[in-house]
Amino acid sequence: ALAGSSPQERTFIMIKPDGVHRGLVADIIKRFEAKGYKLVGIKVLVPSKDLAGKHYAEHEGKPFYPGLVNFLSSGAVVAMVWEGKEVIKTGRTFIGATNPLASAPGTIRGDYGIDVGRNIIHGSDSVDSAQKEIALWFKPAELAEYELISKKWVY
Ligand code: FUP
Repeated sequence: ALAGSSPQERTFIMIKPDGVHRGLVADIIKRFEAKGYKLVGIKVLVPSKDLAGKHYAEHEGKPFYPGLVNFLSSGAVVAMVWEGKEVIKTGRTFIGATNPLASAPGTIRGDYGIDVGRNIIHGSDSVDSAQKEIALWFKPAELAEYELISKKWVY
């Protein structure tokens, strides 16, 4: 954390290949940005099968795992780290339920998705998974240390 600022929570948010192909990148970023959260890392990449498999390691052995890993590595994703008060929980609220048909209107999956295998976006679900996922997808030097001046109007 910067001198004089309290350490803030960070979460890993990833727009999956379906979200990128459907042109939802700006809409998704806009929601986090407008809320007042700080973007500290962002990159576009086509994940290798190895990286996709590690990301979803907790699901290894489940019937949907091979398809999930293939899908995630099938195209470009936008990997991001967002920072701010309770950003892990708020990110999950923005995203909605795993099944887009069960996601409320107003959530990202509720607004744009139908199929659980094409649910547009990933967001860390706990402090522990956020730390692991940020470390898996980003090098420390890829995360920017800066003061978001507008934050003083948010907090
Ligand atoms: P979430 O944290 O909401 O992304 O959900 P999970 O970690 O439970 O699932 C990870 C991904 O696996 C989901 F984004 C979609 C996929 N999945 C399926 O394809 N089928 C299932 O039955 C469950 C999950």
